[in-house]
Amino acid sequence: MTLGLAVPSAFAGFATVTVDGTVDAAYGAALAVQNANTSFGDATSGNLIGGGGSEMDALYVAHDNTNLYLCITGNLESNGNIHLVVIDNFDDNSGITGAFAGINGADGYFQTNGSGNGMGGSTFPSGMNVDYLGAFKCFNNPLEWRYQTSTDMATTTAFGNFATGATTNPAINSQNGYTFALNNANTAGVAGTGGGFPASGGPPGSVTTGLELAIPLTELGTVTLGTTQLGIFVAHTSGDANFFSNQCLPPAATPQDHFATDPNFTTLNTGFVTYNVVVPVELSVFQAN
Ligand SMILES: [Ca+2]
Ligand SMILES: [Ca+2]
Ligand SMILES: [Ca+2]
Repeated sequence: MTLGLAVPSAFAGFATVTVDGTVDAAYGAALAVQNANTSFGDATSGNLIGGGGSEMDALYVAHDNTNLYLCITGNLESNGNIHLVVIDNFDDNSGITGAFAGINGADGYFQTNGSGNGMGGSTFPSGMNVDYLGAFKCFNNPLEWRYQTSTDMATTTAFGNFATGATTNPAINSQNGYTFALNNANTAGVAGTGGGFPASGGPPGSVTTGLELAIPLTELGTVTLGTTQLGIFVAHTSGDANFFSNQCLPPAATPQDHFATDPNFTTLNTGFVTYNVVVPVELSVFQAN
């Protein structure tokens, strides 16, 4: 057999990610695990809709030649609260470091207080030069998605509501090259903060379901497979992105109550995870039969 430019199907069988709201083996180990109970409610029903809380238990990252995959295990409450994704392409130094003045427009999630509430005014984790923001939320019954992104840290786009049709786990939908999947079956993971701030309850590293995203690599600037490194940080906010829960990944150095408005993640000493966008090793294997 002669290898052509296309990847033979025999070699396409490397571990793959299925965007379905459940962690796949292809992710390997979590890159960050929660250390704090959730200040935005502990989901207790296991239902997709109306589960009663949001939490970020652990962060898993993978990729293929097309997409970056994130699985944020835990729960995303169907009340419009937001999982906020912050990404630094290390090859691109034109992003924003430190205090974020905000980006006006769209749904306002990235705006600064005074020109609409949003996460503008917060300070990114030390060492990040941020090139991408994504805010992802859901609500209504059947479930609807809504999301806003900035791919240049200067302009922003929102995409309105789009229906999933889903009333039970999981909701899986695609739009604009993205795929979104939510499975809110988790009733373990971290507990609520009524039990104090340090993580208690089921081990957060054992949760296998949550919000899973396929983000096109083209959204992240120039990504060179085998070379590019990404810095990734996620946080959870109110529906206008103005008020932060006490959870992010990687977590703050010290578990505490809500980060509230305009948090300084440098002072909170969260750090960020580093992900190497290496070519899946199987793609470099040559076999002639
Ligand atoms: Ca999956
Ligand atoms: Ca950058
Ligand atoms: Ca929990």
